[in-house]
Amino acid sequence: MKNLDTSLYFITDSTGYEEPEFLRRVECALQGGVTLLQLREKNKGTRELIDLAGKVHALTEKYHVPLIIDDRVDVVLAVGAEGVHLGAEDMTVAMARRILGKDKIIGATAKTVPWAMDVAAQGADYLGVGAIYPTTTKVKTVLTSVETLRDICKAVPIPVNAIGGLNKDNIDVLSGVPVSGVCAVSAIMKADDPRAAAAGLKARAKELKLI
Ligand code: TZP
Ligand code: MG
Repeated sequence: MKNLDTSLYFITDSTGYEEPEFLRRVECALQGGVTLLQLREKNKGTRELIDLAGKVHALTEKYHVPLIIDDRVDVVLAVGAEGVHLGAEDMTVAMARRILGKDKIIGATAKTVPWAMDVAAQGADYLGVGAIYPTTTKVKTVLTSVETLRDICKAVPIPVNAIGGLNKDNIDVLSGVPVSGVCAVSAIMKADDPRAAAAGLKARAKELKLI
């Protein structure tokens, strides 16, 4: 298993921000203690995405945080990012593993125990499970119960992160569930102070002994 710290996994969304403000927010979040960062852009052309990924990668490297690219194995290779995140509609984990090799990080979405076991067997390094709460972030998802999340954590030997509508005031719902970390988009991305939001979420997760 890779030495991977998924404890505070920040997933970005540049919607509504000019690039300088987006990059400023990303850097603030990194200063707040993010341990893994995903660039998630659903509406950018390939060239534009590669350009932004290169800029975000320069920031993540400065803070020694691995950069994961949502969906796009080709963009991972183009910018030398550390990994990819794959959902049900993306390339399979096994195919991505063949292309990326053993050292790149491959994350996968899973919403059921059999699905989680399948992607883990294909070589996924971590799982994102949710949505735990309804989310305001644009995503095709359905809710996943905390019970299913717990079952998935017990069923696979890789880190499992909870995702979906999570913030410092509601992550107590995960108390006692053996997650490896929490994922957040809007709780950090849209915060008045993304640095304080990241630090606050991490502190609360530690207080609850989730991480
Ligand atoms: N997958 C399941 S929920 C979600 C994704 C990408 C979005 C989570 O965003 P937020 O803003 O943290 O609810
Ligand atoms: Mg995807």
